[in-house]
Amino acid sequence: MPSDLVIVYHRQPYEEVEVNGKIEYRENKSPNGIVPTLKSFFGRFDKGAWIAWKHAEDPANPEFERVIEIDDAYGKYTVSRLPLTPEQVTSFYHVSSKEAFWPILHGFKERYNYDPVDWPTFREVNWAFAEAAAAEAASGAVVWIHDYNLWLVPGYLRKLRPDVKISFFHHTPFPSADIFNVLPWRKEILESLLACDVVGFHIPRYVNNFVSAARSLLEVDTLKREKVKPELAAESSALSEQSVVTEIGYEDRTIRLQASPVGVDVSYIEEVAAREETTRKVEAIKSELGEAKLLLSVGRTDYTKGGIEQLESFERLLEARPDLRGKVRLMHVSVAANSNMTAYEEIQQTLEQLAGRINGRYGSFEWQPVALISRPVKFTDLVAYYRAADVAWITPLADGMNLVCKEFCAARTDLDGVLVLSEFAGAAVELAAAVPTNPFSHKSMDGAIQFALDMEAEDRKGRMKANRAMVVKQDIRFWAEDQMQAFGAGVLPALVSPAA
Ligand code: GDG
Repeated sequence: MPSDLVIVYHRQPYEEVEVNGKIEYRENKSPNGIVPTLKSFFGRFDKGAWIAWKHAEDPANPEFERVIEIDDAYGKYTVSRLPLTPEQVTSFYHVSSKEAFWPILHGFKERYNYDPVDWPTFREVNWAFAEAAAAEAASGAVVWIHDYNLWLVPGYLRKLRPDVKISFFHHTPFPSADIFNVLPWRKEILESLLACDVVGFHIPRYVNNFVSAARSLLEVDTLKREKVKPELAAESSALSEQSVVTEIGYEDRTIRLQASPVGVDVSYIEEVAAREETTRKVEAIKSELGEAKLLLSVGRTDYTKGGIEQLESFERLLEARPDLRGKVRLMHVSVAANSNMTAYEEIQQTLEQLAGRINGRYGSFEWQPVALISRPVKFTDLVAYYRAADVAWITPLADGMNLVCKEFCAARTDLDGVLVLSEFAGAAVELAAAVPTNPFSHKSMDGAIQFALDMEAEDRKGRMKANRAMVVKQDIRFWAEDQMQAFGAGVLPALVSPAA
């Protein structure tokens, strides 16, 4: 049976678990993240489909287990898994996506690695995704494609299935033409995106950047421009925009552009925060800390996340403020998502060196200033650390949105804790009451963390109240509704909670 909603996302929507020699498909253990939210959309349509890739088990026979049926808490849907050979995975994912597109999207021209990109393989893999989506989509279905590694899918799909509605959401920043046009395939990518009905980004800046890139190469007309909604217009943010383009025309088509920030599952996080076991864990963390304040940083190991800049600032803090020695601890959770990639291994090594140096210079038998955690922490434990932290220190150099800062605010139903947030995280345009910091400036980094540590209780409460109000309002369900409206699907039944 053809599907009314086809989600095209590189990751599979479940985990494969072997039980007594048989493969079973289970929901991803981590309740955070975007996958459960995307699955919850299936509850609104008669039939859903998901297109992802998997490592080919037998590269000589790549059709192995291509389409499977899933029946989980979200309903029934099929999952098409495109088996990629090891060479395709390296080329499509590790090289084209991570070494060429990722640095450009985040504005790191100097890290861009052009030479190894094998464009025919990138096209081939995107074509396979488009074909699989075309095979599953009912007449007039919504096909919802996620992220830059599938940039060419809309163009191919439009040719295969002119009848479907195509929507594309970018989870990363989108750079201005000056940076985007470093990519030699810029025109092909933009033409593909212009085959969509809707192109979505987190914030107005990325929308306007996309328009600047499109206009630099193609005859694109701005059809509609609107004032930015107040909830996306924090004045102090380096990413603020006053107005945003909401509709463009290209050839005979109208493309709707959307600034829609992804939120977090506030009700689930609040429920975890209220659990007795969480309270016990928070008490244990606090008793371990004694008098010391906890600074918390959580993110993937990636040069965009500003981990190095943060540890350097922490070292300067301990140097400049002898009164804080023994009185603060930094828990820096930095988990590698992409193993075996030189750029990420280098960052990991630098983080380890810096943490070792700080602990060696300032630590004692009783007090270790930095706890560098490289292994994933259970999400429920993470919520306990959010609750126990005096400061969440989130310092990306560039970040599409950043969900960690929102999770921190969601967990702080006690209205305490200070959020120090980089001006270059998309979330900064929403969270106007955070302490802003510029990770490119020592003065700003060092000033912000000291300001946060010295902040009075009343100020902390006022800021957390304002930030929480924003996080609660613009949660994951708000984003889901926004997306639905963009599809033109009208009023739909309530979402199935990922926590159910
Ligand atoms: C991309 C964009 C955009 C982290 N460590 C652990 C752990 N996490 C979880 C956090 C959070 C998620 O991972 C990270 O979300 P971010 O938004 O910070 O970052 P990206 O992975 O870079 O995601 C980003 C996002 O897409 C959504 O559109 O915001 O800008 O780059 O949920 O909690 N979770 C657990 N253990 C860990 O150690 N369980």
